[in-house]
Amino acid sequence: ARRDRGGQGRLVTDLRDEAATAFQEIFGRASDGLWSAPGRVNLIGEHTDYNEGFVLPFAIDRRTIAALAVRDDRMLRIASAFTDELVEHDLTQVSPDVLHGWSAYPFGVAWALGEHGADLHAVPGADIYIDSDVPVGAGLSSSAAIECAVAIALDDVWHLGLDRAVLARAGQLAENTAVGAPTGIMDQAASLFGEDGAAVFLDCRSLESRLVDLRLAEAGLAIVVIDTGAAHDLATGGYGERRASCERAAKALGVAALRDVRVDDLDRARGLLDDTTFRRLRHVVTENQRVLDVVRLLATDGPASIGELLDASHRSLRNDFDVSTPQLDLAVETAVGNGAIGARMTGGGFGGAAIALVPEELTSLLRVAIDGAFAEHGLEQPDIFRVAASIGARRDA
Ligand code: GAF
Repeated sequence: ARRDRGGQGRLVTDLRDEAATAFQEIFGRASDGLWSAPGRVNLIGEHTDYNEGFVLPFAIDRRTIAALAVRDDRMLRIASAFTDELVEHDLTQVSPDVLHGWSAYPFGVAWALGEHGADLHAVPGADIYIDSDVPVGAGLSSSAAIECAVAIALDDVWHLGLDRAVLARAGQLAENTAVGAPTGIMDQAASLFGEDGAAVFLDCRSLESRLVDLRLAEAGLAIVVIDTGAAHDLATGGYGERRASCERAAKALGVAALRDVRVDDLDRARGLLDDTTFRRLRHVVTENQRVLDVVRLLATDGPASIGELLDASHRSLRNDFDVSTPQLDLAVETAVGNGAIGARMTGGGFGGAAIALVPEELTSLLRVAIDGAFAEHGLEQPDIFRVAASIGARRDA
């Protein structure tokens, strides 16, 4: 399925002005403030989060803005740049059963904050307008960006004082329960903990996180996103099946989560699992190790040294976890064949985007090579753009 790629990387200031203006037009008054949260690229650590393992994503310079003004009743009314629809619910009546479509993300967050201690019978209602330049369905966490922008806005105006790990959990709960996508915690954590120039090294079991400097500029390197344009949807099919397969493997091996299996345990595990389940396990176990290796190498030898680990991650996702697509493989192969130091699919897979780590001076060449390769294969041109590691969710105005 092709999809409308959505946001085109508008300037954040434009996005803010447009959101404030649209809020005024729709609700007939000024907003009380603007909050925003970024999408993310995962540098490495794919399908490890729901196995309580390690991830290393970074927040990108594409954001979702929430303009909000509180009300003096209990109504929550939400409009967005995505549709003409204005959806409203009484806060005391919001529950996953009454939510559907795009508005399940923001309303789901309001409900999830209730599950995390907000008293939805006592807090004021709000009008919210949402706009975004995070491409939708590209595997760059446009959903987490919505969830986190709304979560920090409501946390603020409801004076909840929840810490960011709890806000991440609320975003995940909204996505799992209100939207019905059985995702892990990585995307919300990246969107909430990101900082300029750094990746977020997250232990998905303890939710302890540490920033890791990417040092891209000093190495003369850039990270380029190749958005294949093929829709990926985490609420249907493959993603949930992979997750279930990991849970079965953990059960068969008698561990709480695949995080507890080491590379050295793999030989023994092979005899206990069917071939497919074993390959799923091998991906998760080796990917966790690759995250630890990348974190170490970034500090010692810098980003130019992590290329082989990015490539190995892609091979493992393609051959063992089976979540790549021909388009993603083509993007990765072409990137590596045209000067990239390393490349891999990023996000859940089944479509979406790949990333390439590439010397700055080769980015234009890379673009031409990838466009050419896609044309040769009769595929629609991918959207290719640079991303910078950026600050996480915050109040903007
Ligand atoms: C999606 C999910 F939302 C994340 O939780 C994570 O599992 C990722 O796919 C795969 O690493 O982005």
